[in-house]
Amino acid sequence: MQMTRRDFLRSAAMSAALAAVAGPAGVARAAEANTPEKWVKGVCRYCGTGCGVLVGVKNGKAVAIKGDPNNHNQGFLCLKGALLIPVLNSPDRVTKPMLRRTKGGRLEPISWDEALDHMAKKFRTTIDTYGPDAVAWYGSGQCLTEESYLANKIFKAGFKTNNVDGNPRLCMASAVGGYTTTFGKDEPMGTYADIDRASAFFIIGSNTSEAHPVLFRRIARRKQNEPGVKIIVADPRRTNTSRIADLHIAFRPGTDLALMNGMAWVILHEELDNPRFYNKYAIFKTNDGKDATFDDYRAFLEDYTPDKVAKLCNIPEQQVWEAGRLFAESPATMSLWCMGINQRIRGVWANNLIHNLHLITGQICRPGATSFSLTGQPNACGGVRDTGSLSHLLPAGRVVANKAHRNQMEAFWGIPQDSMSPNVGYHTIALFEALGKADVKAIIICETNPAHTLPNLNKVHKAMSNPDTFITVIEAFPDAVTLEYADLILPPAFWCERDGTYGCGERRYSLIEKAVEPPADCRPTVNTLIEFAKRAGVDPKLVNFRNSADVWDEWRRLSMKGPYNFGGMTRERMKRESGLIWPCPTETHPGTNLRYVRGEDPNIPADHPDKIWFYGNPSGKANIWMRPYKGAAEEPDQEYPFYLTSMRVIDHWHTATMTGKVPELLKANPAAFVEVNTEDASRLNIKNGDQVVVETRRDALTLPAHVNDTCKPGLIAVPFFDKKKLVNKLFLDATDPASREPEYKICAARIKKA
Ligand SMILES: Nc1nc2c(c(=O)[nH]1)N[C@H]1C(S)=C(S)[C@@H](COP(=O)(O)OP(=O)(O)OC[C@H]3O[C@@H](n4cnc5c(=O)[nH]c(N)nc54)[C@H](O)[C@@H]3O)O[C@H]1N2
Ligand SMILES: Nc1nc2c(c(=O)[nH]1)N[C@H]1C(S)=C(S)[C@@H](COP(=O)(O)OP(=O)(O)OC[C@H]3O[C@@H](n4cnc5c(=O)[nH]c(N)nc54)[C@H](O)[C@@H]3O)O[C@H]1N2
Ligand code: SF4
Ligand SMILES: [Mo]
Repeated sequence: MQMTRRDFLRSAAMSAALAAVAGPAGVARAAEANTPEKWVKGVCRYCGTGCGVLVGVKNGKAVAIKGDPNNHNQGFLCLKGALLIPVLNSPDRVTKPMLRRTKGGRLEPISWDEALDHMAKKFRTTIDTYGPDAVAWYGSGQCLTEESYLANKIFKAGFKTNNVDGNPRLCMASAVGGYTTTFGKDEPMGTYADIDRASAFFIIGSNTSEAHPVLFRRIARRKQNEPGVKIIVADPRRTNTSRIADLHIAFRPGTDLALMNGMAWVILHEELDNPRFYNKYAIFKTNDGKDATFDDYRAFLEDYTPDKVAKLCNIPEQQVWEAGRLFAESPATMSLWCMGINQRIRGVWANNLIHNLHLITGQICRPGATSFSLTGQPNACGGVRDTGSLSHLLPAGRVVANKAHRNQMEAFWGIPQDSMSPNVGYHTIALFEALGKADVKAIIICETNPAHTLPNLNKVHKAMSNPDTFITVIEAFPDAVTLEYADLILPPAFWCERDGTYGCGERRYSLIEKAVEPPADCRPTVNTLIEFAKRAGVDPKLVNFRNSADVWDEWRRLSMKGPYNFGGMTRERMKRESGLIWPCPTETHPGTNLRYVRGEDPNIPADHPDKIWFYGNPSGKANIWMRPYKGAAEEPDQEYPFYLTSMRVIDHWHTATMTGKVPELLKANPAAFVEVNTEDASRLNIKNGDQVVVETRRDALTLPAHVNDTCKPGLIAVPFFDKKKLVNKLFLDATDPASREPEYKICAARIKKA
């Protein structure tokens, strides 16, 4: 086969993009030198891809790591995963409970006993004096499922407050909102295996190559093996992901809604829609939720003709036509998206519009044809979304606002009917505002670094300094900025120093087995929570667990009462297998690849009249929403003429408290920078490496410029891993009114040479 220059460039880009992924052999070779005595099964500590790992242990110490060949990643790991051992073995850990007796005072080491008593007393007196809504939990999509489930239960059933939120609010809340408003239940219907069957990929607002490298490898392999496979990437930046695209739509930030309505217009205009599918399986909805007709939908789309959309998005009109056609004409189209879609004031709407494209074309509920939200953190799905550990949720798809759901949970947890709070708790941004006003007076922050990662950070820092609050932080590494605001610090057992479950982006739960002992005073958080709850006066029956396996067992039994059913995933079975995908109702059930499909999804009876049943909605049908275009909360203007966005880099995990300990990773990306387009740079006389002042309405920072063509003109971009340059001081905390997820991806800025 002859290779054109374009093919060659694309395959060169592909190899460059894949260079960061280590194949099974490569990692195993490195491991041989250390000759482990045993290999212990686990999951990578980092991203929502959720790669299975095997940790090699010798003399009680972790000495090697390799990809688990039996998990979905088939032995592959990216460099972050392959370099986890130095993080685990780092001596630079939080190893003792520490207390500040006065706000802002000195940290003193104290015993665990004293720490737990002190903390429990603070919580008890706060609740007794100000009521249960004066305390809160701020958790993480990186906690184990057992930790999130238990914390949620302690606060919602024990203390009777729904002030339980966590960093998935910053991340997956809009995806949750999208799935629930369209399909009635959260979580994707497909799995990673769809990648191997898709003939077109619509990747929008995701830099898969850097944020989900092992999945990107799978996408690239699919394209290499099947030359007919097409890839559309919609991202205002030219990313590593866009380098393998057949069509890269580098549109104006925040115009996704218009683009996708435009694609839908093209699909109807070209008669590429699938009326047999949507007439049977979907309902049209107006923006305010009223039933509508296909004609209403068609009329609504008239505002989104390709010429109008092209102008609004600032792209060639041809791209709208091409994207619509490619999406609909491919035998099986898979959409993949992440923060470019979710972190927006219309993140839920943008999610709905992706689902719309699948529903109007019938590109859904077939192998390879699916609408698949990429999840960010390793346990945002399994740990927080599924267990309902956000302020408006209850476990397994239930919501606080629904009395029947509350009553079901009260019955299951054995507490009086109607005893749980009917009030939705604070979402993240409101929670930290409440701390600022001391409406919330005692909080536990666990496995997240909000003093680094929340938007509008100056406001957050001020809130966290309120002298009338008591902030407990459970944190493994001393470099976390949040520790500067902690009144009490508790040292946890980290990653495979304790056992528990992670649930990744494809509904797959995998067990992390304990491989090594934690440092002397570092305790599994499950044990910390049980001890704390008992001392704070929570009914001991509610926390009658010996360990994480007991908590898992309760959560497993709870799941059997509804469609999240993973009753078949006993701890023993999880030890034997490398991850299982729910629904998985019995011990012999293999797990489910296609949800909502008869014969595949065990929630659908064999005699159900229809092949597909969207049972999450009372109608049994999915909703096709008429969501209009709406811009960002803060668009550029004369004063602040640039779009500022923020993104990840492949080498670092969020705040680099872990990846910053690995010399190879740190060397590749030592410090923050700002990406500036060549045209803008030459106009402003900025050269590569020059120091540049980036200023927004909230603050200003000086950063070295990376002058290149990654951003389109008028757009600048910053990573957020560097604690010496807290870029989140620049971003605003406007949120999506439906999901309450902040708009990290867009604000207005100006730049000048420093
Ligand atoms: N290496 C690494 N991997 C990670 C993480 C990490 O910290 N480091 N974190 C994990 C987590 S928690 C998450 S949530 C994921 C995030 O994964 P991604 O969402 O893929 O990562 P980001 O770089 O934040 O943003 C993706 C892209 O959104 C684009 N974007 C900006 N504005 C817009 C817009 O208006 N429209 C569209 N369509 N795109 C836009 C940006 O240019 C950027 O390339 O990554 C996970 N994986
Ligand atoms: N500008 C900008 N800001 C963003 C985003 C963006 O795209 N742009 N993305 C947002 C998103 S999607 C996310 S998910 C958040 C992530 O934001 P965070 O969750 O705040 O960031 P992490 O660095 O992942 O924080 C995890 C913390 O847990 C600690 N830790 C590690 N292991 C353990 C353990 O076993 N136990 C305990 N207790 N602690 C441990 C780590 O040292 C670290 O301090 O950032 C958000 N902020
Ligand atoms: S792709 Fe994600 S889960 Fe897999 S090894 Fe890399 S960081 Fe870990
Ligand atoms: Mo995230």
